[in-house]
Amino acid sequence: MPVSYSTCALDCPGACALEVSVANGRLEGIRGWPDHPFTRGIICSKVARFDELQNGPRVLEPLVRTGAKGDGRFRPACWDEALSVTTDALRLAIERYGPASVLPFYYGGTQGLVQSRAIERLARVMGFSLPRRTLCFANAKLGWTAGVGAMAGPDPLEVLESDLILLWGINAASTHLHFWDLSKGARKNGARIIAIDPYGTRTAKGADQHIALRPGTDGALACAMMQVLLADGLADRDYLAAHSDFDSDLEGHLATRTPEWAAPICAIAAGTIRELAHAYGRAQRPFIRVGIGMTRQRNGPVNAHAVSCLPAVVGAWPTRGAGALMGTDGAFDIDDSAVRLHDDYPDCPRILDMAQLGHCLTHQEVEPMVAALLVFNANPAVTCPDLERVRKGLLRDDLFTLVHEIVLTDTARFADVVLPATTFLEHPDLYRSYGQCTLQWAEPALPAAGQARCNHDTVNALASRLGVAHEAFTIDSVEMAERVLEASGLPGRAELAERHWVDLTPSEDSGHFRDGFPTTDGLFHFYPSWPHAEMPARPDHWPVNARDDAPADRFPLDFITPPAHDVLNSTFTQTAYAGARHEPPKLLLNPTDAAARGIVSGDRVHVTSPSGRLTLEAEITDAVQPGVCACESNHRGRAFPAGRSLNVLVADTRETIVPGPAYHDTRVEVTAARPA
Ligand SMILES: Nc1nc2c(c(=O)[nH]1)N[C@H]1C(S)=C(S)[C@@H](COP(=O)(O)OP(=O)(O)OC[C@H]3O[C@@H](n4cnc5c(=O)[nH]c(N)nc54)[C@H](O)[C@@H]3O)O[C@H]1N2
Ligand SMILES: Nc1nc2c(c(=O)[nH]1)N[C@H]1C(S)=C(S)[C@@H](COP(=O)(O)OP(=O)(O)OC[C@H]3O[C@@H](n4cnc5c(=O)[nH]c(N)nc54)[C@H](O)[C@@H]3O)O[C@H]1N2
Ligand code: SF4
Ligand SMILES: [Mo]
Repeated sequence: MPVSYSTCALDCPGACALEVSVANGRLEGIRGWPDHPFTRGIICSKVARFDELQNGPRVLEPLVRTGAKGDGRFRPACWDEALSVTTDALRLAIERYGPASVLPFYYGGTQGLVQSRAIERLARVMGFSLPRRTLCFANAKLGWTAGVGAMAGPDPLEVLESDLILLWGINAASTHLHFWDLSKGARKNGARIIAIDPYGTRTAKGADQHIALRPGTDGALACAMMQVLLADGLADRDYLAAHSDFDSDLEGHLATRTPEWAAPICAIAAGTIRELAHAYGRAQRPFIRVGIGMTRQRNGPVNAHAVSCLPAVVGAWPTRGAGALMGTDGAFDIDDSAVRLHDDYPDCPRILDMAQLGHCLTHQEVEPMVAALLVFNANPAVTCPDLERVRKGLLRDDLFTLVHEIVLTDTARFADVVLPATTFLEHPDLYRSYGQCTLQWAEPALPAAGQARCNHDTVNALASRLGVAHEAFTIDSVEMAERVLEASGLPGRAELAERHWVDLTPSEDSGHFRDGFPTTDGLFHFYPSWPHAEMPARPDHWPVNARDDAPADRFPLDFITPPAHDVLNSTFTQTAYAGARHEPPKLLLNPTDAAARGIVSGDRVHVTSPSGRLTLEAEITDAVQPGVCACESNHRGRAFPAGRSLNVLVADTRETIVPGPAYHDTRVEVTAARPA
């Protein structure tokens, strides 16, 4: 059976190297590539079942809407007609309201460098609006770079040598399988694994200890740990003096942040905090893997920054097998201007925040109004916050929506035109990663299914119809990859096709910031330069969570929406397997909170937040602590009785000072849904 090399394009830190077997032009199986240094032959169960999507409910031909908006009724069309309908609508929008009235919306469907941002090329040449890319890691980046200076840190493979691993706000067993596997490898060598997460995830269950803090209180926990480390002689004062801006004012401030101060904020016993600090301070090679999940809070960046201070306090940054990591993005110094044309067209008439899509589509102040929406690699009708407003916007009769998709997603059901997209197995691309440090090149393992086209070719076809003369729209994906590699000073495509990947892991000295941090002065910053004066000047608990605002009598419970194990964001939710495992969606409720409301497992319950209301099925479990409830997210709307998905409950970023959505920072009330 022919076997080819590929790379998983899904929005996951693994970016796994894949061994794809094909028989009679059909996908037979996918395994992890055995020799890849990070994949090491392992892949997740989702992608091992990728044939369910590849050979499953695909959009195989262009579709043009026949029913009312959102009905999901279409007729098949040829590419020629679908492109004409689209470019006629774009011309009309431009004529009436100007090019800035067209908004492309592209996000995480594929991580490929050539395909994922292909539409940006057309947007820049045409003068369309661009989306601010806030949907996932805006808070994480702000918080991490505040102290460290860049999304960088030690080689994740070094965790094998650590003796204490803190998995802090990351559900690695589900969301970063390889780091979980490496952590378990370290445990065989004697390491302890501690999970810090409000919810009893697979990771928390598999760890040696689970510290279940209240959501949004990591800043308090980290400060209290720092107080103990400083007071109990576990701080490395030489390191602090030489490599950070730590000073006596800060020491005075932290002296007041005792475990007794943090205990009621975090809902953890002061003794537990003290023990955690001692374990951390006494470890020889403590490694903290910080998740993006813990930053999906109104105070998320401040909390991430506070955690990044810990290795500075104990002087763990320079030690092999120790330090902290939130992402490996900094390893990739890639010039992708050929794909995005941002060097040639640096000015963009307007940037609209993608996490405020509903507002952008519905609010009169947004001028010019968004008259056309071009959706690539994203499913905003599920994944964006403030979903009710997103739906209202997508229902507008005067909005033209194009969706380029693999499957008929919730967003595609609102489209005027749906164009069929290739899967990552059907197009070539270059891949970096946010969890490991190899750059990979993957050629198609399969021919395009039906009439599917890749993003790059679809954008070229739109440009040609619109009469755009720029030569960047005349080359194919392979040539585009070639240009990116050349501009970045990397090996050429032919060499990469042989080698499959290049290892861009930073040197050990650089990964441990031994010669200085990538900050303006080379020091680790305990005092961040935040973009907003309201943000605390020093590591602290910043009490701006939903619970600090929403009336406690009406919305008494914290509500979090961590990703589910068997799906990736909303990808795979259309498969039969995911449907059987995850539908109807469950609201996880602690026995105490359930008893107080007369709710038992299996009951239908209404969940009401200040933003909206949904009906779910209750599952009573100790996995959530009292006062916190959870629903593993991004189900399709059809999984819920009202046809609307989870983010109906989640407010958008207009309610936060920080740039990213607070998916895990919602206050709700839960009531039994009994017939009247
Ligand atoms: N199976 C699977 N894997 C995925 C994804 C998926 O949907 N499914 N999504 C992918 C994507 S796009 C991303 S960005 C990554 C995200 O992966 P992670 O970085 O792991 O982020 P999340 O899963 O959002 O949240 C991680 C954990 O943070 C916890 N948490 C919530 N609030 C807080 C808090 O205030 N403090 C602390 N300490 N913990 C908190 C949640 O309970 C959750 O268990 O995963 C990727 N991998
Ligand atoms: N409540 C809640 N909401 C969340 C989160 C959460 O934890 N809780 N997590 C957030 C996070 S971390 C993220 S990253 C966002 C993700 O938000 P999205 O980027 O909207 O993620 P997906 O739901 O995976 O949608 C990607 C779509 O791209 C399609 N696709 C895949 N490959 C291609 C391709 O090559 N071309 C085209 N045209 N399409 C393709 C897939 O079929 C899929 O429908 O969601 C966020 N939303
Ligand atoms: S989703 Fe993540 S773990 Fe699964 S194959 Fe893709 S990169 Fe690897
Ligand atoms: Mo994400």
